Amino acid sequence: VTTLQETLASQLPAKQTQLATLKKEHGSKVIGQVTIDQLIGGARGVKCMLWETSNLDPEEGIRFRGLTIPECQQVLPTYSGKAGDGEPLLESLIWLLLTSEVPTKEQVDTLTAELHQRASKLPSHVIPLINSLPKDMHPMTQFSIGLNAAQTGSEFAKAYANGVPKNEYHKYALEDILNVFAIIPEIAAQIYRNVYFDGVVTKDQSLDYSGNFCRMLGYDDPSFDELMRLYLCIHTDHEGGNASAHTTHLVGSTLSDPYLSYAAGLNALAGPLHGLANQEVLRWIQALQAKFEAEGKEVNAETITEFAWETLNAKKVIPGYGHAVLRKTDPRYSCQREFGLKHMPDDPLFKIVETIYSVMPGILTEHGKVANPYPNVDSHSGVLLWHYGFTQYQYYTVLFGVSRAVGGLCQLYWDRALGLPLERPKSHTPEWLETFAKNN
Ligand code: NMX
Ligand code: MLT
Repeated sequence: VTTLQETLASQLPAKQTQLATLKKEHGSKVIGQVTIDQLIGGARGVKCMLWETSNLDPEEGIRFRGLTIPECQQVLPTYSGKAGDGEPLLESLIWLLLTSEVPTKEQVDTLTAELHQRASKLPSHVIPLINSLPKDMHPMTQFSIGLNAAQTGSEFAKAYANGVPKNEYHKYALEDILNVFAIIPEIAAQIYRNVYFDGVVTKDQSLDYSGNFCRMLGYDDPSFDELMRLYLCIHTDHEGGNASAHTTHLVGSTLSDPYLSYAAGLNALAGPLHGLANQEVLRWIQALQAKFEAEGKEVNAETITEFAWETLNAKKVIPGYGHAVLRKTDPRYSCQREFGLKHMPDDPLFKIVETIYSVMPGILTEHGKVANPYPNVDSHSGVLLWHYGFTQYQYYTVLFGVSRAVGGLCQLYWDRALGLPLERPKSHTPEWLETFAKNN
């Protein structure tokens, strides 16, 4: 079996040549321009990042190394071993994103074993540190603290301090990246078990990455394992410009090690306009249910519409709707909906989400402000978790964070392997812009 490390080593020279040739032969070609609107407006649509692992089309949604989500579900190895029979294993997504190759089940199994073995690299002070944190500290804050604390294990930081030459950075980056993948389920599970239960984390390394993570969280249900596989796969990557991936890439460009880089990415993910939206969706639905229960009314298309307008008129956002790039229903929403239709079509909360979906695009279109009135990934994820009794919605973004490590850090491997430089865009003062505008 060809290992992940051997596969990457064999790809490296050609990838380096590809980039060098692009720079040499086409380096001066113009691929876009930047307007004052874009400069003020969060750089929407500005083409200024290289991203290997995935690409986002506004209409079609995400492709992981060229594959759509349904294509990944067809070709990537699953727990049963047969592609197409169940959800892809997260390990197969890691392999695909790192190497751009669809792995065999054997290759995936070697990666599962390697990650289980690397789980022992969690430094011994991390769990006691997490255990000492206040239970009412947000789980994302705890997650970020846990990963930062684990940075003492960074091989990259040690190698840098020992003066390793820059053409070898990627080897140490890869060590750290695989170690981060291996240790974060335990950090995440410890937080969950501490905040909501008895603090006991039980592993089962006879399972895959996601299955073992479910046991550590305290869930033992094959159907929930499948949901977790789907969940972890679809949240991995969303091209480079999203705030968590971009932050990881930016911080990594300073040669901060992968632990510190992704901990920074987690802090970006913790914002309500980004990953925290998945908890906000549940909060919104609960507030809606509480209001109409108190008024003795049913939750239906009419009352949802009333509540949506109240939210909009109070100048708040409808969580789980809209997107900076997408202009259609997020395929990550659609595949979760498919999962719901298959596993829980009669679940009351699933039905509410269906009803919200039937009215919200019309409401947001009538509101007239949003560029995209359709649901994103966060609109659906919590409801599926809730069905299995995973009702602690303040924790939901941590699951997103376990998954997003994969996209952010697989790209960070290539950032170092391709020798990408410090990221440092140019800013301008309002006065400079006014002067420029007057003269142009
Ligand atoms: N509800 C109400 N208003 C909205 C919504 C929404 N769901 N989405 C956008 N708008 C508003 C937005 O606040 C802005 O208002 P203003 O001009 O007053 O500043 C206006 O519509 C235009 O914004 P867009 O260009 O449509 O969206 P933008 O690219 O700026 O932001 C999001 C994208 C995702 C931040 C935005 O749609 C949003 O706040 N959605 C709700 C939060 C959410 O679901 N975030 C999760 C995104 C996915 N993820 O996991 O990260
Ligand atoms: C993501 O998955 O990062 C979100 O959909 C946000 C984005 O892509 O901008």
